[in-house]
Amino acid sequence: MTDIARLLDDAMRHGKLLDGLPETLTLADAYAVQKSWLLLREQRGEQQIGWKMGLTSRAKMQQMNLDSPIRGFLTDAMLLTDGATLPDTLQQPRVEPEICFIMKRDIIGPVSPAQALAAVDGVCPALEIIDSRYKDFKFNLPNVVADNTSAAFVVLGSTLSPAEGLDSLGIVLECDGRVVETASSAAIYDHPARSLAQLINMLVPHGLGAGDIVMSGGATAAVPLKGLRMVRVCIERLGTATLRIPLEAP
Ligand code: OOG
Ligand code: MG
Repeated sequence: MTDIARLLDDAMRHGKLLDGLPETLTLADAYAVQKSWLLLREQRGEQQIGWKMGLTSRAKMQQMNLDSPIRGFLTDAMLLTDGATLPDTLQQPRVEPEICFIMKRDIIGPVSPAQALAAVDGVCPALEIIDSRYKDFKFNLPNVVADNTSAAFVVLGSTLSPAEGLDSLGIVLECDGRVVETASSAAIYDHPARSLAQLINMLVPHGLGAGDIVMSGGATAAVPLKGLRMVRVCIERLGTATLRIPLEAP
């Protein structure tokens, strides 16, 4: 599994796009590859800061033609602050509007969504930038899990709000000032707390720690960043998160 992690890491670092993997993986193999990739990155000095859930909305499942939620890891090297400029190292970046949880205390599953919410410090609006290491985002479920669920960067809004009333917040994704996608927070697995609980239950016998961040998954289909200069998510009551995109080389 380490060889496949190295292959994906090399693709990420050298901007190569893969047509697939040299082996057929089971889902368990794929999570083992993901773990090896995290270890590789920790050896380079990166630190895990939390997790992301993926494919938790119907819009995302339909876009990717896959129907089961998946998780990936997030490290400090993947974190961008509100208003930051995207590093120009990506191959085929797409953006997703998300809601991010910040944990207040340690928690280990099994848990219900209400129990998961009780361990949350607050929520903030977030953008996820995904960048599949597979050409044209062509993958099956194990392959996207091995590829750390296409994770590249996250941008967190600067205001933390109480994790209340998350069942029906309006979410707007603006690209260069134009509204491109809209959704309700209910699009995320009926309630974003269900996504959080699902993650915690997936991690058993391990859990989450205080300060961990958890991206609950794209509320809409992902939008390609090519040709754009600025993207912003605006969530009712929670505020905004903004990303600038560098001019493409001519
Ligand atoms: C997989 C990652 C999905 C989400 O929020 O649903 C994801 C992909 O679409 O490449 O991050
Ligand atoms: Mg996402």
